[in-house]
Amino acid sequence: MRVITYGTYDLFHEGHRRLLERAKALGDYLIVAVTTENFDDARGKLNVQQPLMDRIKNVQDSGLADEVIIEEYEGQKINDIQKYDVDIFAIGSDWLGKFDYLKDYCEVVYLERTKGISSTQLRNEGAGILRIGVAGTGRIAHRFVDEARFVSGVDVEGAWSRDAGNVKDFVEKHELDLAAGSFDELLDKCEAVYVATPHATHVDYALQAMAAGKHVLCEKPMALAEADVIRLRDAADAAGVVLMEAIKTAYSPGFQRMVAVARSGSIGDIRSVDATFTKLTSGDVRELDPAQDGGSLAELGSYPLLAVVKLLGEDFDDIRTTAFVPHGDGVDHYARIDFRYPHAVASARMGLGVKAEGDLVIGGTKGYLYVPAPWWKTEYFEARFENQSENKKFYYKFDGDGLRYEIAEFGSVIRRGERDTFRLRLSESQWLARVLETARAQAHVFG
Ligand code: C2G
Repeated sequence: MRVITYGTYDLFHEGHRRLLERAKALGDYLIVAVTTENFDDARGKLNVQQPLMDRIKNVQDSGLADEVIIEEYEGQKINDIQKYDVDIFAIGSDWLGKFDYLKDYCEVVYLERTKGISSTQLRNEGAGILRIGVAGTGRIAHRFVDEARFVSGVDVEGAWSRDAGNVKDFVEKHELDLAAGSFDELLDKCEAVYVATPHATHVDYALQAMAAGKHVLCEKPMALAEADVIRLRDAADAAGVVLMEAIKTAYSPGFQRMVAVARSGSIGDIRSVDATFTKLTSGDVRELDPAQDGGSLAELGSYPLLAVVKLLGEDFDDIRTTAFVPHGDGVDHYARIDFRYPHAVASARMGLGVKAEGDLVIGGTKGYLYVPAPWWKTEYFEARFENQSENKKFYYKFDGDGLRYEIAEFGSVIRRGERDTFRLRLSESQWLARVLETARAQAHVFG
């Protein structure tokens, strides 16, 4: 029986070895296909640390492969199975169901993925795998774990939330090692935490984590008051850890390039920024619950405000907010924040339970950039001019849910021993909290 399996095999670890052992045991000849850099890039796998030759060597050194080949294009598996006369295709259970299409060609076996692979011998500073614990088990936490699988060098170790039942389900669904019984237990088993708990609890959990010397990736909004972000910054400085706000757009390649194009003078001096983000409610009462910091500003404001601060900077002269706050409701369903900068104006609009065109338009003295909805998942934008023949189109990749970009950046900053990233500085997170705090007061949210 001839068996084939595929993988990146970056920073070869116990999970890889155990997978190969069991794949080998399914037959008598094991072919291992190692992905090329190009193919990893095409399938949206980020932060692969080792070059192809080193990753091939990892597999060869395991002594488990009878033959090593390389995987370099979409659809290659079907061809390989026929070309190498393969009987069994084996892959880890994190891919469950994804390769069922190969059943037309051979037997498909999903082998249980190894939980908690980051054994102590892999924890050599800077080179090992970053173990992340997830605090909170809501929708975004699920997406986080799915996306983290596309980032090399990080491993989601376990989860914790106040509801033990949710933790159990979450950990089972994602095949994680640890269902933590307390936040402290989660901290104990990880080098970093992703804080995805309700807004009002971000600050306390982040402070607790940093006090324990853990790096923190904090869901947006990091805080709704500037003073809180200052406390968090001070705590990160004192502990010497990385603190980052999880606004996926900031870390995505297309958005960064768009900001760079806008700020490089291609449309002249920027005079206006108009950014809109609206979303219908997903049925979660928390979203519009004043007691849980709901509302369009708190829930969605981070996105359009990110565009404003990245394009015009932190130094505005004046800010004015208009909001639709239904009587007796106490929470904003739609809000518009108008900024006056020394040389430009901006408007950030957000609606929750309201749908409007979610585009981003940047007006300049020579032309403008048009970024169609969903501009926060930037894949495409245009530079447009009075003379249309000068118009230019720009295309980028935005893989999956996009959370992988923030996870990859979080891992890279830690690995490089840095504290901050230009993609979203802590001073900008502080600015976001200041603006949200001011806007919510101007909108008379919460009386
Ligand atoms: N694996 C595992 N346990 C882990 C980590 C990985 O069993 N804790 C398995 C994966 O399921 C996969 C193999 O080890 O079968 C290689 O993992 P990666 O190098 O992460 O490769 P992957 O991104 O899963 O690529 O075309 C490529 C394939 O789709 C698999």
